[in-house]
Amino acid sequence: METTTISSNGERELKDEIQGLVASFPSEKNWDGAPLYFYKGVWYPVFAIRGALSFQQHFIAQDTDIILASMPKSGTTWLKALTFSVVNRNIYSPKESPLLTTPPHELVRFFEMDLYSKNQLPDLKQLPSPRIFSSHSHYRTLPQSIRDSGCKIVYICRNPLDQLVSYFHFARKFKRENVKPLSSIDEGFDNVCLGIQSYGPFWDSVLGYWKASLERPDKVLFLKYEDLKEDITFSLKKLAEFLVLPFSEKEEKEGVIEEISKLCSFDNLKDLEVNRTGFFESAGAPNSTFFRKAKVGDWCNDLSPSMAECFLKIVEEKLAGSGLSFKVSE
Ligand code: PAP
Repeated sequence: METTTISSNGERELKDEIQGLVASFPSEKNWDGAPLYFYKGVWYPVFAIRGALSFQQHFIAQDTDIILASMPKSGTTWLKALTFSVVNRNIYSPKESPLLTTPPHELVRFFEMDLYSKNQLPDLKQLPSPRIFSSHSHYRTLPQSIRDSGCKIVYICRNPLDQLVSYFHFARKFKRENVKPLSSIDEGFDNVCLGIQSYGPFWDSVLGYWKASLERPDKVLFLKYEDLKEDITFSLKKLAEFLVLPFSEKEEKEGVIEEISKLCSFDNLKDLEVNRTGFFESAGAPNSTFFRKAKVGDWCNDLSPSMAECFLKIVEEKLAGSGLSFKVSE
């Protein structure tokens, strides 16, 4: 059993119970060489599994909550910055935005690897409304209270090839004691084709939110990274309308949308001191690793045409009949 720093006896028992449970889950190797654990149809990275279980069991949603959901490396950091700015635009002007001094991942925190992994029962009731959280969990694994409440869910997806390559580069930057990262993208590729990747299978994540967005469009908004790259103004308006915080004509005339898109742009965020330096403890990664190239179609530098074709074919078969498709090049 693990020694825990959590103070109350109740919480200590809870953590030990989860520890025992995790040891019984099927396990595979992630790109970084660390284990992935399979629980209820999802592959969780080792640093998120306990938090994911605790989140599923204990989170109580409020109707005003906003949940940002995604597969890793699909535009989460960008969506956090955009949503935070839209929601708080009457409190902070872009020149005074907390984004200038705080990484997006600290302004909008992850349930699984941050809030519920640091503390099995975090006190989230005191946070100002609307609370904005983020999750890499699949729709059907979200706590019932999220699915039953009136809270809003925004899901961002990215084409599977860029998502895969972005995650490969990210995971290989982790330095874990006594763990050797996989040596090349080829080494983990067979697993990815079986859906074995951090928070995979990819197709189950996207399909869950895609179907939910069709069934409950007022509650679940489905965005694509490539669409944001193509027309950020249109996407920002869509996001603000979905959150019932539409931009007024006056705001549009005053250039508020352009200001937010500029503030949250890759070029602006990546060059900020706070994102160039510093370390995101929850993911065990420097802040700078969340900003790499931000290109649509960059996968072609790492995947051979046959690997890309093979993986796309698998994803297309899994998504067949759903109406969901991806743009894989600019
Ligand atoms: P996370 O799930 O670990 O939080 P996430 O933010 O979803 O990661 O994905 C990181 C990707 O988004 C990186 O893509 P790349 O590896 O292909 O370069 C990163 O560069 C890109 N990214 C980060 N911030 C932005 C932004 N403001 N605009 C566009 N893309 C961004």
